[in-house]
Amino acid sequence: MMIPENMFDQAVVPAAGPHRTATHTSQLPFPTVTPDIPKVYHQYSTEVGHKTLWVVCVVMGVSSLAFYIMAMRVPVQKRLLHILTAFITTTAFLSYYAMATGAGVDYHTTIIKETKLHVVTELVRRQVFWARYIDWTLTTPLLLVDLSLLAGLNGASILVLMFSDVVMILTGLFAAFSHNEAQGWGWYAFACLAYLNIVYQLGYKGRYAVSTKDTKTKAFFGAISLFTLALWTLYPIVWGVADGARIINVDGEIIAYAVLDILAKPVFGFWLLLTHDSMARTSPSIGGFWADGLSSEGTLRVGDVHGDD
Ligand code: RET
Repeated sequence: MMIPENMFDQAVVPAAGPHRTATHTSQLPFPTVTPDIPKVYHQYSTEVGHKTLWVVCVVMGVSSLAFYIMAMRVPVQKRLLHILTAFITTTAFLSYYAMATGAGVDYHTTIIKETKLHVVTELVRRQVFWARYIDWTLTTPLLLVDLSLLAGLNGASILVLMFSDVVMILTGLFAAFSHNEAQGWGWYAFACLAYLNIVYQLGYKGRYAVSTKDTKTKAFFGAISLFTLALWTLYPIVWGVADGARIINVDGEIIAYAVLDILAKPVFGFWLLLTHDSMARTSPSIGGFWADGLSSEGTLRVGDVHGDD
């Protein structure tokens, strides 16, 4: 059913008073018109949510600076995880800046009750912070790359992980912008299936891949991947009680994601990089193009295309 966006703006509560009556120009009595004004519940954040967004924005900014400094302090051959981690918090910093300044947010209307004849009787208009989903689309694959490189996962599994991850976040975004609850939970179910595949790839394939590595790397991967999976599992739960069932209000949602995001990005990042740096002798070094650029043997010289004649 089509819902014109401006239709609800004035309708905060149902029209309880006398129904509007229109009179015909000829002054003949005109039948009473009962407009189907639905009940609209408004769910917006307050100053608490707003301040929380700014706090996380600062935390992400400061952590990014720290990660860039840490990156510069190690040789370029050992810098890949540092760079990925710094990109993750930088993206989160930009996304939180967008949300705190009101740029990455929309007001979405969902039908929560309608009659058998599809007359909408109850709606909810809630803030949706879509900047989160852009952030997650970029950063969750990078977080998984961090873990995959640590485990030594093969390219095929990394590709499957990336694809499942992007599917999970984008179907989550569709769930957040669904027109009615059934459609929303449908998208949510697809996102959960994609998430289960991530758990499988990381928990099973990742553990198998790391089993050939040294004891320290094995123990570290076991701990940090468990931390990640436990933490990531809380995201769909928060979504379910916030955007999904709307049991918690928008401020509660902002605070819950703020705590999770700080644990999943800066805390995860510091743990990963400090441990990685402390294992500098056993951690892999990346040379070649990564460290030295295209060397003279790899570049085409004039005449190469036509052979040596
Ligand atoms: C959604 C809703 C739909 C169902 C599922 C979800 C999972 C989201 C996850 C997000 C992880 C985000 C991280 C952010 C770091 O800052 C999209 C919430 C399964 C797992 C780690």
